[in-house]
Amino acid sequence: MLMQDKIQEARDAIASAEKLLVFTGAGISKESGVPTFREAGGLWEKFKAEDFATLEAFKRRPKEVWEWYRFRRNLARKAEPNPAHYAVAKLETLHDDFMVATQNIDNLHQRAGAKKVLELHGNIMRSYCLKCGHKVDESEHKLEGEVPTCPKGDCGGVMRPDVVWFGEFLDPKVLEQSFKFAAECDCCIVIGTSGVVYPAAQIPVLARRNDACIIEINPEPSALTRIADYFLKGKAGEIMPMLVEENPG
Ligand code: BV8
Ligand code: ZN
Repeated sequence: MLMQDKIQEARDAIASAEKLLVFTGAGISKESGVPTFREAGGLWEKFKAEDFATLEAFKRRPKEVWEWYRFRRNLARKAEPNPAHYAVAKLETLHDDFMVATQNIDNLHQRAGAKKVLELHGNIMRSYCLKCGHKVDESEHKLEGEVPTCPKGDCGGVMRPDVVWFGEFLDPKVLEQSFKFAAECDCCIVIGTSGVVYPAAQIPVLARRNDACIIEINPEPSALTRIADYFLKGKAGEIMPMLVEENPG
């Protein structure tokens, strides 16, 4: 089937979806200048996950881990949503029953105007206190110090980035909401993920089990391509706008 025929069929499947789920990974933010994890030149090439994205690493080297997250937070802050993020936000306005489940922590879906966003792995703009749990959104309150401490009263606990590290559980409410939505949706768009991180990667599999139409956008095949009805090979920023019907039929 020709690419434009696949695009047309995928666009029709999206336009007619009753319950539409969008599952995203780092690839949707690549064209915004935010590096992915597992590609050549990706984040894990220079920084090993176990050295920076685990609680043990944080306890061992809090200063370096904070440096790394502040570096990534600045990248995310300076980045702009790209046409793929805006296309996803547009889909939300065209579908009452809609959800974005993102593995990304860069806040770009929200900055593009998406409201119904489940942050599976947290959000790099937020931090919380290891001692009392007090949460701080750093777009409102900047935390000072190489290893910031809790600003609440005289708590003085150590603050950490509000992201899910390897070996940590995802927020059970967020996970349950995304699994439930996936099990009931009739169309799931999978954008820019290698599909290797669990339990997040289970989400499109649950949609598939419910006979949802799976549409994947990625320049390369992923671990999820085997379950895709449509594999649209290419960049999210180029393909996603073609899939959003301006005025549904
Ligand atoms: C947990 C936040 C329970 C932090 C992240 C062995 C087997 C199976 C599982 C495991 C295992 N060993 C350990 C595990 C569990 C582990 C896991 O899945 N590991 C994997 C790597 C094997 N999972 C966990 O630890 C999870 N917790 O299991 O808890 C538990 C509890 C206690 C003890 C044991 C178990 C927690 C996982 C969450 C980790 N946190 N991020 C941070 O960001 O610093 S994960 C990290 O990977 C990011 O969130 C990222 O989003 C996520 C997934 O990566 P992708 O988004 O897919 O990005 P990637 O670079 O891989 O791929 C990019 C894709 O984009 C590519 O396909 C590329 O082709 C494509 N692309 C490129 N350009 C474009 C594009 N696409 C479109 N357009 C473009 N222009
Ligand atoms: Zn505290």
